[in-house]
This record gives sequence, structure tokens and C-alpha cells, in this order.
Amino acid sequence: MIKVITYGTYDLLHHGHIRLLERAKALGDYLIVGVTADDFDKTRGKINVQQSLIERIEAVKATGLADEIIIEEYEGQKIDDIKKYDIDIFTVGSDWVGKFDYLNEYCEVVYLERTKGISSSELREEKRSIHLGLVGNSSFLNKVKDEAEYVNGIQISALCTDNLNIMSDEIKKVDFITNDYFKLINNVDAVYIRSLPNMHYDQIKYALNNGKHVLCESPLTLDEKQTMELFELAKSKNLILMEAIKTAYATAYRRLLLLVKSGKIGDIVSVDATCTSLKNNDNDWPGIYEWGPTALLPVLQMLGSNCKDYRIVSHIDKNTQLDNFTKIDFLYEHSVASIKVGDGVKSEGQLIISGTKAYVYVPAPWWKTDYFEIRYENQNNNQRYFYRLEGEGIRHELVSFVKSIENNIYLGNIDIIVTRDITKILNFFEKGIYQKI
Ligand code: C2G
Repeated sequence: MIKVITYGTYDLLHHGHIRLLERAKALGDYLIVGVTADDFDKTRGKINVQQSLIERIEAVKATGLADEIIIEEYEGQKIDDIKKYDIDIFTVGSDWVGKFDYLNEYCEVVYLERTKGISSSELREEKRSIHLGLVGNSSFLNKVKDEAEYVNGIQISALCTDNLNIMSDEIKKVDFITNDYFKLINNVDAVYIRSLPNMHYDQIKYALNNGKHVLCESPLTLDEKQTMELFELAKSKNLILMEAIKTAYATAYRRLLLLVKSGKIGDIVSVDATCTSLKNNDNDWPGIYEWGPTALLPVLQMLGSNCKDYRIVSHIDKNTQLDNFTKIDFLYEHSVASIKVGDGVKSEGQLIISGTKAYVYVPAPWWKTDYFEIRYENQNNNQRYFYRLEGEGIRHELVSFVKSIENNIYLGNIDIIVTRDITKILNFFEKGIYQKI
């Protein structure tokens, strides 16, 4: 019996895929199809896959061409599979010609002519393209513009800023540039807001009242009630309101969150996150807004919202009278947490999650990490995880925003309760409920 194997994402299955599978099947007597896992696709740069792994497996199964379906999860798995399944022929489309010659050492390699005129990415692009407007005075908008180039279904078509001189030449090519937010709103389908936190509430409310989806940097607002009011408004208008914290969309961070919540390190007893930078420009907002939401993310996503007590201590800059370093301690029923954040003090930007069986160590800068370790008492059992991260998570965040709009359901990685609690904690700050040193 001649056994054939082939691999693919098989997103939005089309006749090009089916022709490949038919010809692969004809090469032998038994065909195994390896369908790529979501994380594996992300690490190899395919971030726009529309369908889940299960949907893609079901579609391949429905063709009736595969005698067996497996999941491709890591680089190099093909060699393991060829040995494990005693494969005679590996085949793939001619768009990969040459890339898998190394498999000749293990089996015959056959490249089949790719079917012209059809591809999953073209099918994805055919979906309505969402016109996104960027709002704010931060050079970070240049990064968002660059990242959007990797995302199917969205195009940056407008910019609202008072600070055009720090914007890139690329971003200045957009169709519509203004410093008038209300004019911008009439020219887009959705907005990405990175303005001062105290402007968010009014800007989000106006956008939603004009039928626009919103992706807004955290904190969404500075008042818990306002945050919940905006989510209600978005829901009533069938619009997407999504908080932007790019770390939540970094593959490594997502995986460590899932591992920890699955009990991998036992009961979580402590979460300790540090994020600091030295002011890259004279923000006239409290330093806690720069890093507070990011540092709060693992605390709230791992320990939840039933914190019994907080202690907020801030180091105040003598000149600006603003906090340039803040430490917040949290007391939960059976755990503690602490965050140290600052936009005027340097410290070790690591994340440590302490558990009853092991602990997670994420090296600095943990908030854009592609790597973490799970460390045990017996160091021989330590495990290292690596997930390539392109673009600090911004492109994945934009993909999530687009998918939410296209599917008309919130598919973001940050629960509304977490967004609410970030607002609540920062509101303590707004009200001055913190100790100054
Ligand atoms: N294909 C084809 N004709 C097309 C599109 C795709 O013959 N018009 C083939 C591809 O060459 C591949 C298979 O169909 O052999 C699945 O294509 P994709 O889902 O795009 O997956 P891809 O990333 O190309 O998978 O490691 C090998 C890769 O996983 C191949």
C-alpha cells in the first residue's frame, strides 16, 4: 500500500485545494492530510485565517478524499510524521517547489501544479474592506498603519491628528487627513483611538452614535460606569467596541494564560508584573496610564475581579507633579498580586506567576514576549515555550477586531469585566485614592 501525505491550512476550502487533494490521492492508495493548527499558522505568518481548525478539518473531511486527517502543530513535524506513518510520498502544490526537497531523505517528494486563479487570501480580500480611521497624536499610529498592511479586510483610509509632523510618510498617504474628529467620523467605517484617556469617553460615544465600530487603547474611559454605558450603547447599536492592549493578542502571552488557567502550575498564589520606560515624550497624563492597563492584564485575567483590597503607592515627579512610578498591591481570597509601572523609572520588566506546583517566568520585555518558561523544583523538568511574535501583537489585535466586525460578535481576547476592572482601578487613581511618596 502506497501511503501519501500532504499538509495545508485549507482555509475557506476551494477548488484549488480539492484538485490538489484529488491528485494527491491518485498518487497512492492511502492519503493522510495534515491540517495546520491555528498557533502554528500564526507563527509561520498566516494570521488572517478565517476558519477555526475544527471548521477546516471538517471541510477537508467532507471532501471524502482523506483517509486520515492529522493536525500539524510545529516546525519539523513533517519528518516525524513521515517516519511515524511510514509514508512513501510527500506532496504539496508547486507554490512550494524546492521548499521540501530536504524530505527526499525520507520519502519521495512530488510537487503538484498549483491551480491558478484561486486562493484563500483572495477569497478573504473579496470580503468588504473596512475603512479604518486612526485618531491621536502619538507616533504609535505609524506602527498601527504598518501593521494593518498584514491584515486582510481592513484599510487605513483616514487620520485625525494635531501632530502631523511626527507621522510617517506612509501614513500621510491616506485618503483623508484632518484635525477634526467629527469630520473623520463621516469618512470611515471604524476608528482606532489612541488619544488622551480623558478624551476617550466622548470620542467613543460619538463614534458609536454615528454607527462606527471602535477599537480604543486602554483605559477605555476613566470611570467604570462610563465604560459599561459604552458597552451597552455598542450592543444596542449592534456595533463592536473593543479595548486595545496588544499584549492580549501576543501568541506567547495567550498560550501562557491558557496553560496557567489549565492548572499547569497548580493554584496561582501570586502574580507580579513590572512594566517601565523612561518618558519618550512629555505626556501630560499620569504615568500609570502608559503601563497600568498592560500590567493589570495578567493580574485580572488570572486572578479575576474579586480583589478584596488594594494598596496604591506612587512616586511623584517633583517637576511635573505626576506619578512617574506606581506600585499597586492586590489582596485576593487565596492569592496576591503586585504591579510596578512607571514612565519615568527603569526596572526589570518581567512577569512572574507563582503556583503551588511551578512558576511561570517571562523575561523582559514580557509584554511583547515570544518566549516563556515554566520552572519546577526539579530544574530538569523545566519547560521552555517559544512563539514567534511579529509586530508586538498589533496585527493580531487588528485581525481580531476585523473578525468581530465581519462576524458581528465580539471575538476579542479581553473580557468586558477585565476592561471594566482596569477602569475601576485607574479610577482610584483619578480620585486620588493612593499614597504619594
Ligand atoms: N493549493 C493549490 N492551488 C491553489 C491553492 C492551494 O494547489 N490555488 C494547494 C497548496 O499548494 C497546498 C494546498 O493546496 O498544497 C493547501 O493550500 P493552503 O491551504 O494555502 O496551505 P499552505 O500554507 O500552502 O500549505 O507546510 C506546507 C504548507 O502547509 C502548505
